[in-house]
Amino acid sequence: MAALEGQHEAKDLRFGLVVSKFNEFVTDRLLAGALDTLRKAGADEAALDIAKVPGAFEIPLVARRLACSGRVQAVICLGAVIRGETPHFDYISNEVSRGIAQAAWESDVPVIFGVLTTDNVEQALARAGEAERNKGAEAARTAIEMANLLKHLPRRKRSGRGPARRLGARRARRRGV
Ligand code: INI
Repeated sequence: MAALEGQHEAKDLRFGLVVSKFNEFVTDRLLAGALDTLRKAGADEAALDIAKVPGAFEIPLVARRLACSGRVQAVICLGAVIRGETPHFDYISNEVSRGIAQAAWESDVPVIFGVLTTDNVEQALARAGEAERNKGAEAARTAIEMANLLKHLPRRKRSGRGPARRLGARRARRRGV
């Protein structure tokens, strides 16, 4: 039996970070935590692509674009959705979590959920503190581990049902092949 596990070494890996500017007083801290973890694990400064988006709702689209670029081994998504100030809290948090999961499925690249969803500012700040109490640092650790784990696994086989395949089949039918 082979037990596969990703190492916590970030040298030679490239990462995308998608950071929401909404509630920047929190997300700046998440970004600092994530960068600190990546650097300590050996990530090269030039191997980090940071994209800033207006709000958490915009994270999935940019995360998907980065994940599908073939340029990075993992994408780290950082944001803060705070219920006290968000009447549409449930819509935003549901869509962000669903969109991030979908970006991973569609790209076959780890897209890590480092988005805080809290009832109030105090709870958000408590999860954006130092070291172990920083959700950005935790997301970065997860990204490193997943990127390394996937190196040991076979790549996904093409299903043959994707849009490109369907288009190819249609063209072949038109040509009578
Ligand atoms: N975006 C956040 O990231 N956090 C929030 O708490 C928040 N609130 O409070 O509304 C928020 N709203 C903006 C949203 O993410 C989009 O940027 C906006 O709806 C435009 O699509």
